[in-house]
Amino acid sequence: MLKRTAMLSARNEKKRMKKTSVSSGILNEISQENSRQHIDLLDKLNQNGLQHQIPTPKCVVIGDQSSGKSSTLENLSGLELPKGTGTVTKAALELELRSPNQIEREGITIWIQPCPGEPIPSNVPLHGNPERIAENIVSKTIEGLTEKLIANNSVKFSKHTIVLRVVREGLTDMTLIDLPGMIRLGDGPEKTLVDNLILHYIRQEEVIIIPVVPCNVDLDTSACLNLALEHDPSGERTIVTLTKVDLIDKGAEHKWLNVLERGYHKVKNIIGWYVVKNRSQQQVTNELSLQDLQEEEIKFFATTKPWDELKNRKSLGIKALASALSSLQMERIKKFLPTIKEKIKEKLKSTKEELKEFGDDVPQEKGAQLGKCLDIISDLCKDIKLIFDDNKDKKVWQIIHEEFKTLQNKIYETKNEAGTEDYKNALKQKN
Ligand SMILES: Nc1nc2c(ncn2[C@@H]2O[C@H](COP(=O)(O)OP(=O)(O)O)[C@@H](O)[C@H]2O)c(=O)[nH]1
Ligand SMILES: [Mg+2]
Repeated sequence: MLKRTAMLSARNEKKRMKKTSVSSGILNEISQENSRQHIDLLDKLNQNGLQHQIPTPKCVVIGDQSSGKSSTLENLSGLELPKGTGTVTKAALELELRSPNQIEREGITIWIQPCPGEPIPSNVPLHGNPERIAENIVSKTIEGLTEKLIANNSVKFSKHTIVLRVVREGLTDMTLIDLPGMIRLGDGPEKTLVDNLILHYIRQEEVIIIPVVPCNVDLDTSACLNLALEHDPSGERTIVTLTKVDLIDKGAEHKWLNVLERGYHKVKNIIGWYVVKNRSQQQVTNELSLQDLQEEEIKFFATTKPWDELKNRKSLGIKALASALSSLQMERIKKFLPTIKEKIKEKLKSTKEELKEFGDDVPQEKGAQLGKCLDIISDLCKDIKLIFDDNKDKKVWQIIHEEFKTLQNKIYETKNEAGTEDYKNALKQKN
């Protein structure tokens, strides 16, 4: 009887997974492993402003313009994001993917997380105020907010972050950051802003770096891979994602196969290499659904030479990438939670000390406020009296004496002047 109940519930669970994965992307299918508890804690800390003070684990994509960063993220999340040729991503987009719990029900919310110390245009809505939106307008809403953020900027990128929180049954809890493409040429303000945005994330030990490299470029000259290795020389928090596998010139596949099978000469222990096939521009135009894309990708790796012959298949496809990201993020959350706790304690201590310097709280009641005011004035008078009584600093007397003399002279001058005929006439004219 027990066995039968277990089988039935396993079958129902399978059915549920199948049903939800249709609409929610590949990350649904990855096991949850009580990750929600840890991520909930980080979310709470973030909502209380922690993310500006202390970095928390998340995954960030970096790479050249049009290398397939946004396409990879939409493939992972199952959500249509702005993408295409040219510079489409002009502000950081934080994708918070979460499974529902008792407090948070299913839905998509969007808001802007202002960059500290950076003015935000007055016509930009939603700063700090999450608004629920329908799935079919996600891409348009992001585009609209981006346009508003940069409308009056001389630099056509923004330092503020657009946050998209997706709560959906079966979704693996994970935070992914989409960034503008690296600008290779020149050294203008746009390049500086984008470089700083990328560096802001990849410098943080807690962050997983995903260099996105299209298979139709030379790996050795890949700027994003070199940048990732510069900040993570051991490669322990770097997961390289190779895109546009369908666009490799015939016969040039072997060098990519080599990397997957034997590693890369610049760093042997890099945590992982993954190859994915996203939607081509033509498939986007033809409205190929993300669900159909996943089926097409599986077929591609199973039937296209030389991928069909690759023995080690754990690097192939978006599902493999999702699984690797999920476990690495969990690993880093577990690794960094104790240090985050320490950092919070330190921050709390320094903030309390800073707070002490401001004195006691201002009372709510009017009478008590007046009393407080009189106390402050009386304290001030005592302080001044002390200075004078001590009389240590003779200069104070000297300065006051001189100031008093000048004031006195001015009054006398006015008095004399007030007696003259000229003064009287001038006064008459004014009236
Ligand atoms: N053929 C093909 N095209 C892709 C692939 N990944 C992305 N693209 C296309 O490359 C263009 C740029 O993609 P996008 O994701 O916006 O690049 P991003 O600038 O790095 O975010 C779009 O037209 C995508 O459809 C891929 O794996 N294969
Ligand atoms: Mg993009």
